[in-house]
Amino acid sequence: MGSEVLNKSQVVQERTELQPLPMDQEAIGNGFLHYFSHFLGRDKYSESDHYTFAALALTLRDRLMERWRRTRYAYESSDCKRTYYLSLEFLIGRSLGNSLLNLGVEEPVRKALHELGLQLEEILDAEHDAGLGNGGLGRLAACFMDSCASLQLPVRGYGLRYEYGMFRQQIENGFQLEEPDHWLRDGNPWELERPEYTQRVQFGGRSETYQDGTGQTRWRWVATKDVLAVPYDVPVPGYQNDTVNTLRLWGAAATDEFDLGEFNAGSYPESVEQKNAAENITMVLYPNDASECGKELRLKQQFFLASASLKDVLRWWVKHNGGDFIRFADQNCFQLNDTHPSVSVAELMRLLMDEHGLGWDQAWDITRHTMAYTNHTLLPEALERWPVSLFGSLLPRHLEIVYEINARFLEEVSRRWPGDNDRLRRMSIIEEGHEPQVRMAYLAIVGSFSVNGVAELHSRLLQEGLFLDFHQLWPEKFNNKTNGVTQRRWLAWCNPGLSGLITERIGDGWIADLDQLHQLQSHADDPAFRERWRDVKRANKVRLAELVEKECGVHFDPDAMFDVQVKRIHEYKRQLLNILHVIHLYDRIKSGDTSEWTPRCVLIGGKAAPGYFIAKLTIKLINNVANVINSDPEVGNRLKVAFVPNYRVSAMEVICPGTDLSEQISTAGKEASGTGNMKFMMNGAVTIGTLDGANIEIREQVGDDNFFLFGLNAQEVRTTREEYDPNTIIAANRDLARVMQLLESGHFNRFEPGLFDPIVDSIRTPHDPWLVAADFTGFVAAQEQAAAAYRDREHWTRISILNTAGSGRFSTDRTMLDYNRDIWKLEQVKPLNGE
Ligand code: B1N
Repeated sequence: MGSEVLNKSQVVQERTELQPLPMDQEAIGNGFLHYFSHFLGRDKYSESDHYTFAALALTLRDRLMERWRRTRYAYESSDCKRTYYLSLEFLIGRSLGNSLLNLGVEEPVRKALHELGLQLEEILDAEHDAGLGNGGLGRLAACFMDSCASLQLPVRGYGLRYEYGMFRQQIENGFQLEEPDHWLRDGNPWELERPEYTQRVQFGGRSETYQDGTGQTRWRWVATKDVLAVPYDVPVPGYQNDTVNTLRLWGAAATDEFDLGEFNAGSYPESVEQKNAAENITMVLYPNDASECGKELRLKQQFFLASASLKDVLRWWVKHNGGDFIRFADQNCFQLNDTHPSVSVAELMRLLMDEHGLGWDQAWDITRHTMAYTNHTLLPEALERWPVSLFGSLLPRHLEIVYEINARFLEEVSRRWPGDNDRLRRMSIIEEGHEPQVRMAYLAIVGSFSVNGVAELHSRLLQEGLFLDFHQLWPEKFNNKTNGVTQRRWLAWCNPGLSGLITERIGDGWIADLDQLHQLQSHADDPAFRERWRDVKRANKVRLAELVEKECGVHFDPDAMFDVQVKRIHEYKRQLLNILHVIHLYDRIKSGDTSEWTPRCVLIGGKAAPGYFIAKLTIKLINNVANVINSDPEVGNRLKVAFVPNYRVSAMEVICPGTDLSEQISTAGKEASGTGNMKFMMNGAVTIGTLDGANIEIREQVGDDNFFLFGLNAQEVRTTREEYDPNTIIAANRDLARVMQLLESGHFNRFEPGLFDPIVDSIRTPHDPWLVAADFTGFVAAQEQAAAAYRDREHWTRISILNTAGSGRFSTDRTMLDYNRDIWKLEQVKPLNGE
């Protein structure tokens, strides 16, 4: 019996050493048919594109699976250092196209489908976006994962498997309506559930001390309500290099025991309620971008991610190293994506001390040599603080640990600055007051060895402002890591026309090494190349115009300038300034000032947080202005305006290739980096922008002549705010006065009186933090320059080429190499061959 079982398991082990599956057209066609008919049970009467999508995804997943295993084996056997990227958001979007590109099988797949009478484009379109993020921060995490796999760095992502991602946005009567995004309803072929690695996460209860065998006082966390964390692994393929890394997303599930306990006690409904409460933890993504909601469920999500992920890493460590943690910090690094997972600092301390028996000093030494923290915003409303009362009731043991960390930290501060009580109060992890709060950013700084911002300006402002005291104490901790985007998704995949043209000229090395785009510079003056470049851009504009027609019912002429602003709707991003300029153009047309006119199509898109009143009203204003302008025959094709509903990753894949002018117009000092700005640049759009975030570095790369700059800089913004008087500015500026007059006269809200008063007030108040009126004149002038430049097609094409040519620095490959050089210090590991 026993030997039979052993033999069987050996056979299983050997047979499951997957042999590479063929990647040719025939094998792929057969795989597709197998999944479609035998696995999914569909046939020629199938009505839904979803099953053709699923069949193709599963066919590719087979090819990922063997590479995934070989990558895992390589990491296991090389005993390499690893990094874990902890993030509440991974905004993945669609994965099919990315898998085709990174596996290098687009051509055989197209042919196989063609033979079956199917169109790849339709199948691609059937995939739901995985919208597990709000915007830039979440999309950045997804780009990082792609680059790490492409660079063969042993990095694993840890996140949450939200049942409902970012809400779907509908526009009704110009207003945003939110609809739940049940993206998993048809199943998700990219995930692999791994219940064998389930972790138990504790909440609530209390902390108590006891004496261990040696008479030492120790702590334990008891009487907790536990929730299971079930891992769902998502493969992250590198670019044509056989590496497949892992993104591990945790789903919450109820433990079965209290379930049964309640059931036996005869309270079935209560037990189901408990189950729901547990599973609620990963039910929905919080839709707030750059502002914190302070809800208990959000803290539960954060701790759930932190605890499950740390336990997962420690389980592996103990399996391979027993209880010896001497090398733990040399072998592991946790990168915290903003403060959202920063409760990890306290949880790692607790796990090391209470569950693995380490003393405070050793646990602290390990913690502050494994944690690294990335800050993504300077906006005060986004800085996470948890009321001590809430924190302590959910995580009583962690509150004790935070107090102890703080006490020891403040002692260090007072040794350095004796008697400086004001500084102690400023730097304390606990903010005192009538409702004391835990300052999560400070916990993250104190508990980590590296603190970085996401663009040069942002990192400097952090050191000079928000984190000044900490920078004085530990200057060596602070560093900059300018963001990027992956050129695989954001050029090679989403813009096949441009991608093909570039490859024809300089070869395809840029897909793995974006700096090679510099070689395009020497082609910018070649008339034949320019013409090809223009043709590609025009074709992409036709594709974008089709999207606009379908989604907005507005006709965009592909020969007009496509002027685009897509990003979350937020006052600091100043969609309002954009629409004021649109109104100004309309005013010019209406008053006959149209000599040397550049026809323009303005596209705006983005979601507003459901509770953000003025952002939602801005969407309504954009839609009303669009209606008035688009239906005015006097305006005609000179100006069109559209608001594209439900802006998301897959929409951007169509939008950025078809854009001429990229709007990056935030109030200087407010946009930490921006990443949309980089996608546009890469795809040959020219930027009109302020000296904010990564715009500054974009301008540096492309040259002042190839960037339309306007507005106050960050320093000027600070001083202007002190004596800001928008009403005087408006009165002194004829164009702005006319725009305000149109707005205030109700021209855009004929049947909705007073609707836009709050927006008018926000411009006219001397307390407007975003200084919309202050930058209006400069903005209009820069827009005029852009329009003039666009009229000279040769000139514009040259600028466009130079933008793509200068975008090499904005690859996340460069970003990841910077993180790795300065923070992670990982070695490249190649997947094992064969077994
Ligand atoms: O992170 C991006 C930057 O490019 C953007 O400039 C920045 O605004 C964005 C709380 C945030 N900062 N903070 C957030 C997201 C969700 C949330 O609940 C804050 N997002 C950013 C990438 O670095």
